[in-house]
Amino acid sequence: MSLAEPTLVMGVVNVTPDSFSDGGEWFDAERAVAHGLDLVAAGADILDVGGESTRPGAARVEPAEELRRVVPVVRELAGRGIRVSVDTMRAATARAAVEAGAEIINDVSAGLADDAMVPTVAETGALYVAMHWRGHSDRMDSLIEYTDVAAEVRDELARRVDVLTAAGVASERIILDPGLGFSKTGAQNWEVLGRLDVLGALGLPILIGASRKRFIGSLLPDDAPMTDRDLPTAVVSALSARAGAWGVRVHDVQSTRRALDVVGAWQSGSRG
Ligand code: PMM
Repeated sequence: MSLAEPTLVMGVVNVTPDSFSDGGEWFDAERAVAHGLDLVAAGADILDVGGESTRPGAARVEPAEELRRVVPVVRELAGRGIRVSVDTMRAATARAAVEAGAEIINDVSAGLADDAMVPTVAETGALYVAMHWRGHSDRMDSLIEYTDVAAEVRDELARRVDVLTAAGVASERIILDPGLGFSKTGAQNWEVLGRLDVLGALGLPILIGASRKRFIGSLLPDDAPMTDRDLPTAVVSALSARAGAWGVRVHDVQSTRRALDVVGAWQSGSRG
């Protein structure tokens, strides 16, 4: 990891049905595009478009429905010259999104959820975020046995890197993500963050997705609204940047952008 490049801000664009609207599918897509444009105005470098929730306990979305949600939004945002990543575990969605202009495939399963993903990444030539993952959302909270969480996340991701490079994915195209909250307790998330150099030893860029997660919420009063998690998230963004992260994936771009601007000023000051 190096501090040479400023840490990138990846803004989250969820394309999910608005249960309060009868505006139909175009309404959902238009709303997502408008939100994405707001995030770019707030300083996002990349927009991460996803049509399936991976929150703990979340049910899966049908493949056709995921495609229907994601592709028009990717096409519209990429068509405006915005760097887009697609948040999907499915090779077919990843391929369609790349054809629609996505530059990055963000796969929370690192290819474990769909056997076709690794060959698809190799064929498309896209950048690939490989996140540490042990199982789908309905059972991930039971897959939390580690003796040394930072080392095991590193080793399990290293095995995915081996699979990817053996399939023809150049290591320059791979970004690693420790998967905060995915098969990890709050304490394990903090340990992974506090020892980010362990994962950094693999020599690949690192993406951090802490935004609004339960372990952030647990620092706050029980009745605190979700948006109260944005300030602590921004602090995690700043500390991740200091630890050399390539990028941070966040819902509230403005607070993280400001935090990273502080880091940039601090670092330029320290260079004298
Ligand atoms: N977290 C979520 C979804 N996608 N992608 C990456 N690379 N890293 C993450 O930590 C990550 C992700 C789940 O969070 P959300 O439901 O709040 O978007």
